[in-house]
Amino acid sequence: MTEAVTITRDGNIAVVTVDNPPVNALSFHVREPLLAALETLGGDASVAAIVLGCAGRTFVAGADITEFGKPMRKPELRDIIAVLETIQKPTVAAIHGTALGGGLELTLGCHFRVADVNARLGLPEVKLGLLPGGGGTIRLPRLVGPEMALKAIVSGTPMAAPEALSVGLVDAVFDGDLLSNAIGFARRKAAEGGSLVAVRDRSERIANADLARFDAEAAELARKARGLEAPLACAQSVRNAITLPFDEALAEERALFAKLVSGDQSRAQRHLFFAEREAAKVAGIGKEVKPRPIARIGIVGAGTMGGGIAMAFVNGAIPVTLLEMNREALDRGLAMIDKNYSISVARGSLTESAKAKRMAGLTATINYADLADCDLVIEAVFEDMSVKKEVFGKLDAVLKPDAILATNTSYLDVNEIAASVARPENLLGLHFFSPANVMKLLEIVRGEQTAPEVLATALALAKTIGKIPVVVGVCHGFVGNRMLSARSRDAEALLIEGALPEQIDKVFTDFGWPMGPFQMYDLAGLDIGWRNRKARGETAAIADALCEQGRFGQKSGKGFYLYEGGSRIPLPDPHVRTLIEAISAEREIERRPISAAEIIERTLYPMINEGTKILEEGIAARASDIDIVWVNGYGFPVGKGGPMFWAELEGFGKIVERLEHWHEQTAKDVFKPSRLLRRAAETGKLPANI
Ligand code: T1G
Repeated sequence: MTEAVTITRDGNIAVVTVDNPPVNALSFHVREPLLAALETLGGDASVAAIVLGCAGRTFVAGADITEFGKPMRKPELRDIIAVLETIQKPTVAAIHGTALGGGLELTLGCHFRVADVNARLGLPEVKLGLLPGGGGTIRLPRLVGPEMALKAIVSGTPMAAPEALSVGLVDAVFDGDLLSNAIGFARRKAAEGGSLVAVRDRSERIANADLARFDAEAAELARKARGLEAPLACAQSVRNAITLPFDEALAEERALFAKLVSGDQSRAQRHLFFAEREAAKVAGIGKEVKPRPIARIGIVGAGTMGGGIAMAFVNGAIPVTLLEMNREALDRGLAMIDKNYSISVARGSLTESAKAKRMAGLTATINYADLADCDLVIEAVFEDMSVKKEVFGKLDAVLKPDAILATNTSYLDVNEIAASVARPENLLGLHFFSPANVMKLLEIVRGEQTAPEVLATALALAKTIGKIPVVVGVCHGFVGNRMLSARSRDAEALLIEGALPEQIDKVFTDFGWPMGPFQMYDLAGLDIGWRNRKARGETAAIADALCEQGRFGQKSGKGFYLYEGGSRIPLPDPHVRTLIEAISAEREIERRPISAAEIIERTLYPMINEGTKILEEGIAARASDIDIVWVNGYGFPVGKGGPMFWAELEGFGKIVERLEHWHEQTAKDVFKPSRLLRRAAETGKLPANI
């Protein structure tokens, strides 16, 4: 065999080991020798049973995603599974780490599956815009039943080994030496000589499926698909497992897979998979740069952001000292955290004991001196430079020399803040997104003086608490908020010229956004923007008028929309329409119909343009980093791959042409195409090196 696949013997048990670091993906150079090994062993009379396992940290974590979009070289996974199912001796998959996608499908070709107690098993293909293409949608229902299979495949969420045992996905779970236990299991199965039934031939779990209930479940999941094709294809293929003969259903699965894998949505989601990993690779931060140990985090400010950030860290089992100015504010913050956890407990997503453990991880104080043992302190105080400088002055006085200082500012100049402390090399920005205990994105703002070790520590910390880090440079709003500002710049003009909030928001939700800009303003609170505009001496006729009437959005029951009885459902409000029309009349603007295309051109195209300026200025290292920011911080639809990926599909030439049109119409700089965007328009792509 090759080093990617080896055969060893333990008496009459043959062990086939796949060794293809880092995750034993089923690359071509694994598939070919694996098929050969199974064919050889299947026909070897001296072999009583076969154990299929992996070296390294995990069982096969899936097909090799880098091979998609190219001609698939035979043998394919399905060919290997087909051979597995012809073997007339016990075949046992020994699962550790994460058996995912094609890896789990490979195990379904075996008669038996045994797992390490810490293993996780799943079919996450839907997250790549695919469906399991190696028979998983047809075999899994035969083991766990159609509804459990539907849920697992449409969500893509892996299950832990004990749960897999309870639902019938695995036959045994071992807490100890997996290989020797798997060999013992195989030897017993061989000795028993019982009948061997391939998964494909097991029908007890699908024979009397309740199709009506299945369809109702599938319809509910489809409602949440929000324009994504893969979840629907997954549900259809699992349904075929119930209604069609095995081989017909398998052929249908293959056809559905072929369609998805060549589609834009899967290309977009596979782009995001690799982009997320690329984002964590930062220039100058190689493996030789060691992160500092972080045993305790300090947080200054227990408001919405500070409280959410505190939760994010205790959720990651990192103790937190939470500081507020006075006991009343502190108690308010602690009560909010406690309430958030209680909601999770009520929903069943958190146990009481887990909640207690997390609350115990929180130490609260109003004395800066109590932060002295913290290894990193984040300020999440009022978004005002002087307030932040005052906080950092106090931190400078009490913290250890190598303690890291972090600001959660969402747009202030991190270099200016760093210049105000005695240890600028230990300072950086950690920009969390609200709610900080939920949103995955963490913009790590690299100051001019931030030391590589400090950056490495922040990157490691992000991974510990399950955040997706993107390192960004210093500018007003960094990457996300700077582009959000460009996206919003012309939104009010669209209202005054003829559109309504509900029309614009519908264009956004039809595009795949979770909500449109005006729903977002109502959710965040119109008073925040109002205060910032007043501080900058700027105005926004419609939003200012709404604020002057006390219409701050959801928090006041009305904003751009009406929210009846404390509901969060936005209702179009005739009063707002009248207000907008009055402003149009006041400015003698003849209202006109505004098309969806125009709304996209005047909101999303300026956002793309701003993204290219961010790249030109080196604020973001890669276009794909910008995609990761927007998908994980603002809900940009994953099926479109992020703004910069989508812009290429949309056509940089078309974007430049339309931006020039609106620049002529409005003379607004936000429409003036950047040099980089013009270069991209010439070639159809953003240049690899900017
Ligand atoms: N193919 C190719 N490369 C992969 C890969 C894969 N399936 N999975 C990971 N990598 C690379 C990754 O890019 C990174 O590379 C390195 O391995 C470490 O990954 C037919 C069609 C297994 C939970 O979707 O979820 O099977 O950056 O940083 O945090 O039905 O990797 O080092 O150069 O993520 O420890 C289905 C995807 C595929 C699982 C480990 N399987 N992988 O997480 O390491 S489609 C998946 C993961 C399929 C069949 C279908 C995670 C992990 P580099 P990492 P990690």
